[in-house]
Amino acid sequence: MTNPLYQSFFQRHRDSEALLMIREDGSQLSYRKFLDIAARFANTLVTCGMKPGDRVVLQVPKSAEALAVYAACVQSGSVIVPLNTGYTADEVDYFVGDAQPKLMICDPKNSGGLQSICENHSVQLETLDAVGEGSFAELSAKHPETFPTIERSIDDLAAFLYTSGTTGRSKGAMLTQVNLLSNAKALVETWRFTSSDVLFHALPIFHTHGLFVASNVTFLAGSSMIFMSSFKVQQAIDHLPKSTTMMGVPTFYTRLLDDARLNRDLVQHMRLFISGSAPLLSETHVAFEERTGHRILERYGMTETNMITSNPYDADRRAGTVGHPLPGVEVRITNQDTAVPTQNGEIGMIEVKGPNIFTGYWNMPEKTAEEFQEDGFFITGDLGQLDEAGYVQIVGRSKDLIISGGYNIYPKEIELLLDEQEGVLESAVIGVTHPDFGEGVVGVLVAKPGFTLDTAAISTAIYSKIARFKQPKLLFVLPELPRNTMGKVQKNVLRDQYADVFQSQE
Ligand code: MCA
Ligand code: AMP
Repeated sequence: MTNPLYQSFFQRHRDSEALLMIREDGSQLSYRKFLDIAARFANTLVTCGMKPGDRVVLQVPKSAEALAVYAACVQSGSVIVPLNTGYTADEVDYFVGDAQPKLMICDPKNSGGLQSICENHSVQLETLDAVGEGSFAELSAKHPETFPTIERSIDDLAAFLYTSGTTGRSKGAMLTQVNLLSNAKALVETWRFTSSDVLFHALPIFHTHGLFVASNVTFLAGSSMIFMSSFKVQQAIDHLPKSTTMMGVPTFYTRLLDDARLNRDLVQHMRLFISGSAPLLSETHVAFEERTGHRILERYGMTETNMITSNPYDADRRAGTVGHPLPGVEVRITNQDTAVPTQNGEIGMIEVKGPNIFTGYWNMPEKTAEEFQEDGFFITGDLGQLDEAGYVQIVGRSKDLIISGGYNIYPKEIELLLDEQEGVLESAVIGVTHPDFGEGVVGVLVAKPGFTLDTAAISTAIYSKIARFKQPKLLFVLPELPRNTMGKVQKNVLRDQYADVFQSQE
């Protein structure tokens, strides 16, 4: 039997009584018990008709059992498609239609709204709640705690993660076993994870950061997690003294710094703080070191590529940079117009190649082709430069993307929705500095002749259409949008105009 991902992450711990996680309620779960649950779930997936390569869509609250669904998928060869719990039924309809799963597992709270969607797509719907109960868990109760692991090769698919695009439609990034395994190995090595580590895990597990970076590293190193349903400062204050590492988006760090209880004593047991998914401001890096004595290690990645670069563990962790390429990963900076690699620290497109890179977008071969150079380098859409010591610095994005609290929001998707609203002639959606989320979403509207726009009514109208975190936190009306001579909307002008709107709300 070979199934490299199952063997590396799970099989090694199959009979281990070592601690995998402490849950939010304080209960402990060993590797063995976790893998018992996963084996029951793997049996359940098979009885639901899942065959290797079939997809299961998972939109459930974070729990040990939700993570066990991931392990069950690896063991049974199913492809997991985790979805942000904030997505509305309209959004889920698209993902289910696109991924064509056999099974969807959702929060029981949402099953009423999702039933007809699943019926329309001929998808079986089961449930799993925040404490791991629901119809899926009930189905699994009658199954044994053993499952004959399905043979899979290193190039077989393990997951689809949906990522939005500048054109509006989300794309399912297909990730193989080798993508996940090679990256977990590189991270364990770079960040020196061992079985003695205890990770404070407060990230969601439907994105790369919480599911692959945090959990896969734990599984591979055989370490433990303090597994919280979401990030709350009080819980961090309570648990950091018992942890050795934390991974977070910059908002975690700014929120911690806002609390006077964050000090050297609180984190004296910690060996490593890691930040990613969004730019960490240099001032946050400096303030955190001043307060705690720890230099945050910043790293950089993407859904399509897993992690690309990391600041070094031993050498200088440079604020404002994302460090060096990970072992086995190649990074180059190319001229945006000519695609020729740049010299001497010039700014250009960050391109990346390695075993960590996804195999393509599900059912979108043309889109996939557009994102790769002929020699196999993936075009990230991030603009960067290399300093004299080989540190990568991200200086901007060529893609129109907002990153708010670590979540990606593509303005086009929101603009299309705003443009549909009654009386709206056109709209522009921008990200401006937000004290908590890094960037906050602002919508700028232009009315059709003869209409007066009611921004509160428009906010209400889009409420159930898209996830709450994507919705503009502020809407403004202008007589017209600023345009350049080519007729292109000048978002930089709007960003300058509304630069302080969130600051002034504080
Ligand atoms: C919540 N809200 C947000 C966000 N989160 N608004 C904008 N951006 C957000 N990120 C809104 C809610 O809709 C709600 O609005 C209000 O804020 C409070 O919601 P609540 O659930 O209480 O928020 P929270 O628990 O405080 O969450 C904030 C958070 C969370 C802790 C920053 O968003 C989070 O855990 N972010 C991590 C995202 C992440 O894991 N990204 C990795 C992607 P209202 O009250 O008006 O309804 S993977 C990736 O990017 C790559 C691969 C990489 O490199 O890692
Ligand atoms: P996603 O589509 O969720 O995978 O988000 C990937 C994007 O997040 C990257 O293309 C970057 O623009 C951004 N990103 C991730 N890590 C960092 C970081 N450390 N600094 C700046 N941007 C980052």
